[in-house]
Amino acid sequence: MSITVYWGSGSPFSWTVLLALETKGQGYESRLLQMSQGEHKTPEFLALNPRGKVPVLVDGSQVISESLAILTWLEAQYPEPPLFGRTAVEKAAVMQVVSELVSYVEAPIMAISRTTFFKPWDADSQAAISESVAAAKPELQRLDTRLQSMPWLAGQVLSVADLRLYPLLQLLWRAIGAADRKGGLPVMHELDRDNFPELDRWARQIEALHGYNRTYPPHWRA
Ligand SMILES: N[C@@H](CCC(=O)N[C@@H](CS)C(=O)NCC(=O)O)C(=O)O
Repeated sequence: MSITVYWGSGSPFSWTVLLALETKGQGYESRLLQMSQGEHKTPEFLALNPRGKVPVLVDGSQVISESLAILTWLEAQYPEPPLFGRTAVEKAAVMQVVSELVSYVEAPIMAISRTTFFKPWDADSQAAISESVAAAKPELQRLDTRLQSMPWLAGQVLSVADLRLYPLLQLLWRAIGAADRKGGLPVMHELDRDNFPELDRWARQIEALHGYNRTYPPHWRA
């Protein structure tokens, strides 16, 4: 069957799916949508995902949206190498971290990036960002501590937990740079990559993965 992925440059949920496809060594047709041109809101794309959100994966006759559902599909169809763990203990560890990311980490990081990139750089935005920094910081500290005793977030091998977190952190670190160019908000630097040595080591492992360069958001290279 042939796989087609519809994705957006810089979309962390899309990036996770691309990383999973590269890790599993699955060839795929890449459909990069220009979200600034509204290509994710065309009738053709809305027929695939009525919410008009990326990523969407088409595999033969299956059309799947929501990145976690896509990852679940890929794991079932292309089991090697496993990204959700092999044993019951490993599977539970992976899902625990994924659940923690979805429940506690994603919201403050997405709020920081959306506010920085898309809202006016005023006192209200800066107050909202400061609140999200306060929420994100202990979470990043917890993850950094976890990585002191294991190479990957769910243990000894790469998993969807790693592929889920990495794009979010890249987005966060990019938002800090963008905020600096708007005048800056010093509290954001509490989340700098340098402040989390284990997350930095772990991020470098992801950046060394085969196929990583093909997944890097093209508009970030400009
Ligand atoms: N829960 C979804 C989130 C997908 C999502 O929010 N995608 C964003 C890009 S990061 C999007 O397509 N936004 C466009 C819009 O909402 O109009 C997933 O995990 O796939």
